[in-house]
Amino acid sequence: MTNRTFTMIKPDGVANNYIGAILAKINEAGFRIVAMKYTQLTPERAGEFYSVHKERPFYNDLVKYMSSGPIVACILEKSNAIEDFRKLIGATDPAKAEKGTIRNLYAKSIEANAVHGSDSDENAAIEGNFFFAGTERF
Ligand code: FUP
Repeated sequence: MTNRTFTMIKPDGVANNYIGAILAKINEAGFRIVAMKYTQLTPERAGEFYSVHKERPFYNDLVKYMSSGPIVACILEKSNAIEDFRKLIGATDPAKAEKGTIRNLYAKSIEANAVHGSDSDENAAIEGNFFFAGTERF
């Protein structure tokens, strides 16, 4: 059982004014926000964040998209955080996301899918550190 995960509200979530609605969903589901930052990734930083997908055909578009506007990065805390958060956001493709999930409610496409959620404890730590290491206590 894991107690932390990392999320980003992606450029479409921010541009469509869903920051408040998405954070409300996150809090209502019992997650506590441990660290939060409103910022914009450079293409270089977005490429680094998604480097596991470097060989995938969608990588270049994804990097361009993820650096196209501001995002909100957060570290979240809750028991069973990784699994419960993946359930809360729904499938990667919003067309396949279960009703009531964040991606079902607020996402438009597989690329512009409103939020990110870590897929493992190891990646949650790497991704949280990517935004917050050495800057604040978290
Ligand atoms: P997820 O873990 O749900 O965020 O999904 P993945 O790690 O499989 O993919 C990471 C991001 O790559 C997705 F959020 C959006 C993007 N992506 C595409 O643009 N096209 C695809 O076919 C698959 C993923």
